[in-house]
Amino acid sequence: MFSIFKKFKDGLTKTVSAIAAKTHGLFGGRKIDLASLEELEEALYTADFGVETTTEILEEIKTAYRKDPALKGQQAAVIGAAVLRRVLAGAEGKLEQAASKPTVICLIGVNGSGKTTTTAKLAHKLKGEGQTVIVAACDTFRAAAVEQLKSWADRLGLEIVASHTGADSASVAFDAWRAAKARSHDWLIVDTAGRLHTKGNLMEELAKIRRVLQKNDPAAPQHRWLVVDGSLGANSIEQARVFHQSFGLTGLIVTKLDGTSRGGALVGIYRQLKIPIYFIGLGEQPDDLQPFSAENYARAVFGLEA
Ligand SMILES: Nc1nc2c(ncn2[C@@H]2O[C@H](COP(=O)(O)OP(=O)(O)OP(=O)(O)O)[C@@H](O)[C@H]2O)c(=O)[nH]1
Ligand SMILES: [Mg+2]
Repeated sequence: MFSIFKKFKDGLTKTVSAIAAKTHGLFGGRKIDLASLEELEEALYTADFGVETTTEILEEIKTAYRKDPALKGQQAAVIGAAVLRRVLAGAEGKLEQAASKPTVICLIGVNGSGKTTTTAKLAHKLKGEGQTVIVAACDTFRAAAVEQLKSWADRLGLEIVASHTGADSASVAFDAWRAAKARSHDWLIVDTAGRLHTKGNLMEELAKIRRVLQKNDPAAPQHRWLVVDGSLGANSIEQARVFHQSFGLTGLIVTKLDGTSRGGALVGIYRQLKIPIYFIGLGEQPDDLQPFSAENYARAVFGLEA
């Protein structure tokens, strides 16, 4: 538990130092005052927590402050973390296997959001837990995309089904499903090409991948996750809505939270979409994919201990 918390804290360093610096550095063990509350408010906005969440946090701290003018920074941090935990109730996706093998996870999203890296990290994680996994290189669009996933597969010893650039991505998905079935594997993770949600023909390609998988198993792909670049902040919300309309999202993965001081956007994204967050990306290494924990996130942001 402690080391997972530490991963959150270290991974979220930039956001943590923006917020926790306010509740700890600024207030410290000292009592808080109106000026420090204003600075906290500004820090929450800057970290992209959004109006609603920032207002709620400030209101609750102010109420406590009115009752007890000797309120300390540490106590304000506890209140802030409690608000985050409450706002994120229901936000933790719990990965479940389907009744029949393989369970298919399809990763979709705009260009560069982290789909391929996440495919590799997730396969590595499941494999490490003793599960059997195949990854499918269904980005047949971008030159070198197949090679990128193949090189991850080599490095991590993953089983992969791939074709060539320009091949029909739905056929690769179909073949990969058959291979996973024949080997009686637990999971099939489908990496797809990056696409703008505004491009109808590319969105249609996703629908085709889904239809073709359904020929094998009407329930597939059981998990349809949007991979969102966490550093892009609230911009992802509209994008996610469109992907949701055309593909029926069942989950989110928020990546690159290590590289941003705007890690609060995750809260706004969840508040708006109410789609559970399964994992967050906290770096580029295979182990930097962590199951999302509202508790760890809330405590880390406010600089509290595990
Ligand atoms: N720091 C950091 N970098 C990440 C994370 N996830 C992915 N990246 C980096 O983001 C870049 C893009 O990642 P990809 O996995 O290739 O993204 P993609 O969505 O597959 O991109 P396209 O296939 O081109 O749409 C790479 O340099 C990754 O190393 C993360 O959690 N943290
Ligand atoms: Mg990719």
